Amino acid sequence: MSDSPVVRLEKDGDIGLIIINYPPVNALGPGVSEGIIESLNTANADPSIKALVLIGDGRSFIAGADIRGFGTGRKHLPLGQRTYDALDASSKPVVAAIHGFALGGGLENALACHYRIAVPSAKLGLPEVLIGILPGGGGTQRLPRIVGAQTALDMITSGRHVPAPEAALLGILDEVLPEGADLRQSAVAFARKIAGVTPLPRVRDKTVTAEPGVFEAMRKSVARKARNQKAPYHCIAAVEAACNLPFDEGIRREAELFAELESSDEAKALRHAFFAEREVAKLPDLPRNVVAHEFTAPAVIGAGTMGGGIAMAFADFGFDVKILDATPEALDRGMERIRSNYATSVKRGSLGADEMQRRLARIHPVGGYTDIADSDVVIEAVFERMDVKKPIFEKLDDILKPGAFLFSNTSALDMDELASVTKRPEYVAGTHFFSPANVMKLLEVVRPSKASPETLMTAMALGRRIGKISAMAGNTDGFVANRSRAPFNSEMVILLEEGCLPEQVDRVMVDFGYPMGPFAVGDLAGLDIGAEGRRRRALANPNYRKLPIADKLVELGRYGQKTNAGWYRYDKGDRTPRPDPEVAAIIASVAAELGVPQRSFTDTEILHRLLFASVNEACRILEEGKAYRASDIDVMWLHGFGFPRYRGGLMFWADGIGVKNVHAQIAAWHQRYGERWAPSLLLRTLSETGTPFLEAKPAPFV
Ligand code: T1G
Repeated sequence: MSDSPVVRLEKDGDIGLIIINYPPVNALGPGVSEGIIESLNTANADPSIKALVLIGDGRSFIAGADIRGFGTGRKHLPLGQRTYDALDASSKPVVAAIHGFALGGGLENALACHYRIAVPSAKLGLPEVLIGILPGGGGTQRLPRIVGAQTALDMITSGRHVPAPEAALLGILDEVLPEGADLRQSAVAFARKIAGVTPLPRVRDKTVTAEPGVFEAMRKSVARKARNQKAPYHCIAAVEAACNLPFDEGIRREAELFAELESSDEAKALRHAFFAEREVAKLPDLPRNVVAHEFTAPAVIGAGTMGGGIAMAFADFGFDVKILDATPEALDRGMERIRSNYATSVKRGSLGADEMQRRLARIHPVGGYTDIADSDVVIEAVFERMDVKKPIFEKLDDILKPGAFLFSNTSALDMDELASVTKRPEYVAGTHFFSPANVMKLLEVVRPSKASPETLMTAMALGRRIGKISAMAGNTDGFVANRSRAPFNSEMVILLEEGCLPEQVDRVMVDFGYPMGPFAVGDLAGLDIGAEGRRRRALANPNYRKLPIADKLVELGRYGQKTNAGWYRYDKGDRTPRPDPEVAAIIASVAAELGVPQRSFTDTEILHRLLFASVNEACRILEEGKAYRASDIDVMWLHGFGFPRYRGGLMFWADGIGVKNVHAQIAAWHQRYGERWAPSLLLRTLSETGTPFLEAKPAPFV
């Protein structure tokens, strides 16, 4: 019997059970693969065992290779000596019994088994492309042999999780158990039923051919999303090998392609993003025994774009949610916008009509505050003015039950000030959604000084329960995401004063990997919105660096797409940004008035001017104790601003440049441009000590 603590061999009569126990998700961590092989060999040598079951302890089958082991130099088992080979060589049938997840190497082990069964809630997939690699355990060779080249290409280049019933329809599973069936007992019975079947059904013995043009078509379809990535194309090449080469040669080709990816920059960046998204949920300075409140009756105040989107986010995840606005007309407009948003999704085919109705039925417009008196969590999403928000918080404080939580969707206002108008400041926090609130995954949880740990945990959990990635932010102007982004927004306009054009900046950022250039994004959001924020900051801070070119456009009524003219011009009914000579003339005239010498720019300088400005501000945020960790800022940039995921995030990318190089460049721009480029204290310290941004020790959270 294997005594490996992570894998054990048990017997149930004449059936052997190979049981994996490597919490939390049975990744193929150290000793797991070796334990499976050892148990297989032991069972095959035991005449009393007629068939085998491979099953996971705890919450899941096998969730894949241990991603933490990548890039650490840990050696993989050589081809021919891996679990997949031992399963192929087994003289006794092995049944994979799947619950929870069979992902990556987990599904690949299941595919190397002779049979596969699962509980209905199980999810199966080959998500390796999402972390910049490809299924390196035979998945690119076995999956096409079961589901065909096209379906295998779709699954492997998307990395999506396939629910068990669909996996059965595709032929991946031999059986989906009835709801509530006991997996272990069912698997033993299944194994007993197939024991003695000859020849053993091995996936590798099947063949697969592809329709002509399938691979070229796939290369075209991944191009837009893949951008500068290699992994999606390597996935396609590996599946192509499954169709053109004998199995063992295909395995060798897969291994070659895998080796080219494992230590690639994109794989390192995507692994960083994966773990950063899990780290961000951890609040190290809160008591460990604090639990989030399980809210059941959310309500939203304000049926505008944000309020409506927030209500949709709740409905999308199964919550009944009440929504309220100042007047019935405003509420009707809000509901109309919600209905039209859902109808657009149905038209695009991303939402079924029935599901739309179910979601709409969960959104309950109500007439007044008394109708939400039973709510246990209320999110205020009204106009971004303190004199509008305060009376609402006072009223909510009066009518809501003790213990109800009051959250505000404000994007920058002082949460301490807002909490101070209530008698329950310990139940107040910021929940800053990003627009559109039902789409963008980032939820910035803003931490007022009097918020209780339970309130903070509840706000973070609220985000996760409606499909968001919650990230904690200190209560500072612009919180963390927008505050770190603000210098980027200024620098891009200041570049124009020196001779750049919007289309050049946008091209650089799209080439870098953004889905859309920042000037085009500005036109989409509306240039009048930004102007309001600039006016407020200029009033509050006499040293505020004005942006006369941006202000000039707004003065001229060029608000962006909504006025068919902003940084770009737009033909009627066409959202394509077109460079506008008028804008070039405005830029030239303002630059002349300012007397700024004009010059040309390299793409690198443009990129670094925008991103280094934000890296410097991110360092200030960390040194002020307004964020837990640099990787949280990466998560915010990935999910709040569309920073290209295969670059890992703002701070991960900056570490690729090198903290000393970033500091030297910022110090040089400090000499040339003055105070706005003064290196932050933390940046100077990290540079002097050669400490990477991601290892920065931020000040305690305040
Ligand atoms: N390796 C290491 N740790 C992992 C892990 C993995 N594969 N999957 C999860 N964890 C950790 C995670 O960091 C977190 O840790 C905890 O488990 C719970 O995760 C050969 C080479 C399985 C769907 O890409 O998608 O196989 O924060 O919070 O929301 O071809 O985890 O608690 O310390 O995400 O319930 C392919 C990645 C690997 C699956 C569960 N497999 N994992 O989600 O929990 S490459 C994957 C997930 C591979 C082969 C190739 C999800 C999940 P901590 P969680 P969850």
